[in-house]
Amino acid sequence: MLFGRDKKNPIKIADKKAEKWTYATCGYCSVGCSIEIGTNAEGKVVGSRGVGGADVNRGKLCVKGIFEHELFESSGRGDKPLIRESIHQGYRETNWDDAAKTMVSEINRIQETYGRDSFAVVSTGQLLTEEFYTLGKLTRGVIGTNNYDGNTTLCMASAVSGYKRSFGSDGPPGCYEDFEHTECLMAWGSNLPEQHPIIYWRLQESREKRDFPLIVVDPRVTMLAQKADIHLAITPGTDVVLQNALMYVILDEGLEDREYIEANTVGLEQLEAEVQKYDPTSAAAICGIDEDTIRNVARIYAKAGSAMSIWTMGINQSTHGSDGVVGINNLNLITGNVGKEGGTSLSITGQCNAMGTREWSSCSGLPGYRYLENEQDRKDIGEFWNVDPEFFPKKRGLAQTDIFPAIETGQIKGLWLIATNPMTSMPNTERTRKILEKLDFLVVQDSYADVETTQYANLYLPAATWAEKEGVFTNTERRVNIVRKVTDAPGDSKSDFDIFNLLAKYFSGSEKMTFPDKPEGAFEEMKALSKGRLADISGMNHDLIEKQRGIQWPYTEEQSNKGELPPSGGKRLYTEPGTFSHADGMAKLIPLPFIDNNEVPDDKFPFWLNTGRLVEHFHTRTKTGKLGNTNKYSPIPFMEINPDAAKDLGVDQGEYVRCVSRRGDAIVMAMLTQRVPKNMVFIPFHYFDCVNRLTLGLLDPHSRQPAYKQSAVTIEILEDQQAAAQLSMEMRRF
Ligand SMILES: Nc1nc2c(c(=O)[nH]1)N[C@H]1C(S)=C(S)[C@@H](COP(=O)(O)OP(=O)(O)OC[C@H]3O[C@@H](n4cnc5c(=O)[nH]c(N)nc54)[C@H](O)[C@@H]3O)O[C@H]1N2
Ligand SMILES: Nc1nc2c(c(=O)[nH]1)N[C@H]1C(S)=C(S)[C@@H](COP(=O)(O)OP(=O)(O)OC[C@H]3O[C@@H](n4cnc5c(=O)[nH]c(N)nc54)[C@H](O)[C@@H]3O)O[C@H]1N2
Ligand code: SF4
Ligand SMILES: [Mo]
Repeated sequence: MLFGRDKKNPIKIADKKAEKWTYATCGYCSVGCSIEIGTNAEGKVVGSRGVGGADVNRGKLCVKGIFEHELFESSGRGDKPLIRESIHQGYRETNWDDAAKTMVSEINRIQETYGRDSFAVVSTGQLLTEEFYTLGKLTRGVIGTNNYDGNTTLCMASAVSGYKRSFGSDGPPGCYEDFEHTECLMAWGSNLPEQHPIIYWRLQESREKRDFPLIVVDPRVTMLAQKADIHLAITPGTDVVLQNALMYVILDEGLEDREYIEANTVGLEQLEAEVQKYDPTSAAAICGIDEDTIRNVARIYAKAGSAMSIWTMGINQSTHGSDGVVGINNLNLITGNVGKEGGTSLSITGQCNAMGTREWSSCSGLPGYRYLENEQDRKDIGEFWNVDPEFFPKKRGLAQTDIFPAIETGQIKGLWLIATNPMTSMPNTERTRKILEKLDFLVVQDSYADVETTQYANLYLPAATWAEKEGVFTNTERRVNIVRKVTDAPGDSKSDFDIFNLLAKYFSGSEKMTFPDKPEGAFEEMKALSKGRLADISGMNHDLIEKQRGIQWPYTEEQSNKGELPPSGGKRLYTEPGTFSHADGMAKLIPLPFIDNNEVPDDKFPFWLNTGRLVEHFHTRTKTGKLGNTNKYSPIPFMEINPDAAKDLGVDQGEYVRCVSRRGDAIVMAMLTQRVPKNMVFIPFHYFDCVNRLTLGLLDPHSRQPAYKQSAVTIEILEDQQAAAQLSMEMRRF
């Protein structure tokens, strides 16, 4: 007799007749899976597969990786530079030299008329690291605007800011292997099974081998929360209060690690004084977690031999984003859980190369985690690039979320968007629309000509995308991994690397500098600049990286010369006492007073609006919306709503409703689910003209990251369902 899965027909995968497999690193999320792309005898791309010997994914891929090869045939790609004098005219095709000349002369004109900083550059977490480095050189060393930032402000800015405040430097101190050692894992606002499926699989595998408590803090019953031992359904935006209360219990009951605190930290007294205000009874009233559970969780965490916290956007995208990160660091510092196996503060990053931009793009500073504010750093980079250090600004300029308002007020006149789609991803779409319309000159450099921002551009530059070019990414655990070129980009499109190099030629002032014409050349410069620093990559090269299926930094030239092969690279940071990056080597314990400044539900807008992601889609769907195998799971926008709330409103499963906030409205299909509490709805942000028409996006004071996850909305019934369905379809690009 056959039982269960034995009864089922085995899945048969058709032989795609791949003749050659090319190594790459997945271009979607920051897990950094090693992937191989198959091409057949005619050179056509036919399949993707996970790489067995790679430590990160050990042969596995998630649904996005499995279909990543289909990307190369997706519609809407740009193949020629496009130009127009005004956004009210149609585009005409142009050649690269004319496109570059126009762009450079417009930038020069704007800067000469309105000042150097009146032209802004906003980039991404999705280019190759060599491209980031080259863009940084061009922007800091040649164009000279200080208003240069990336979409990482929407994503990782709070993590960066929190790491810097606590430890003195950015750089996540832990790694995936910590799952294999930890005795307790707390996940804050992170839905691993959908957003980082392969990290989740690594975590789950560790728990199957050796059970340890998983505590999930998330207002929504996510897939991860369903797997948790304890789920803390927190009131949105109040994580800092919970953190303070946990520390209250730990300090009150003497569960802290005094020896570690002495050897590694400063500021305990001030922290203790603030934490005193958050006894579990008072805290419970704010954060919605009952006092017994707070005590229980505090004891489990502090008594574990090693405990770690991971977090993602539930923490970062908040007006207390940076504080939430510092709070996690505080908790780990007082329990002696930084720099040891299974004890760490591990920010789970977002985009495939969110880390590469932090390390090398010069977005908020200078390459290799150097600061504009530091004279020696300016001098070192000036010498290396042959640029007068006085040309560099002495402090960082505006973040993306401040660049946009500066366009609104007329301080900034020109903008260059590289691999980011703010029309869909910034909060308050109508405001973003008006802002982009206001520009004198907008350049959009994107792989897709049909990306929403091209509606407002004067110049469109078609870029090659992932695996149509070569270079490295850094993943969440500081692993540098390589993408090899699999196929040519369509038409005349060029890699971002070649576009930056082409532009450099047309700017006066670049003659005295060198712009290597191959990514390896840029990598060699990065290696030289990294020597002896935190993110030391001087022992690496492209071939060795591929051979090892990725190498974690630091991996130094000395290690490489001694023949020490990775993984003797850097699994963990701050493993020795007093080696934090603040001048005194100590980590800072920072008190975190809580000010409740969120937009909260009221009589008029009675629901919390929570936003986030789905496993099958990536961001603004310029890629996954075009692939049948990913788009089919959720081709139109929907809203999760609790069945009790739906009943009160008279809304049925599958009905279209109008969701309204103080900013605007969106039409979405209602999906009834207990995943959300009665006073909350959740809408994925992947769809254009949808949830970000509603979001407020108040900014974190330290990181300038928007609070995408806390707004208030109301829901209206739509009488004419057919018209609503029609509108919902028409609003979708694909
Ligand atoms: N499939 C897929 N994977 C992706 C991406 C993608 O678009 N699609 N994008 C990548 C990128 S760039 C990023 S940044 C990551 C994001 O990865 P995640 O942060 O895991 O994803 P989100 O769905 O944005 O948000 C996570 C959770 O935060 C919770 N949350 C909301 N408010 C609060 C709060 O106040 N406190 C707490 N503790 N939690 C809260 C939400 O309920 C949600 O479940 O995913 C990466 N991976
Ligand atoms: N409501 C709400 N809004 C959010 C979030 C949320 O949770 N809720 N999350 C925020 C977060 S964490 C993030 S990271 C942002 C993401 O927001 P965006 O960065 O705006 O989203 P993407 O769709 O990833 O945009 C990347 C663009 O780069 C293009 N592209 C891809 N590869 C290449 C390449 O190699 N070269 C070039 N030149 N172009 C390329 C793509 O076609 C696409 O247009 O969204 C933010 N917005
Ligand atoms: S988990 Fe992330 S890196 Fe791995 S295959 Fe999926 S999208 Fe790609
Ligand atoms: Mo992100």
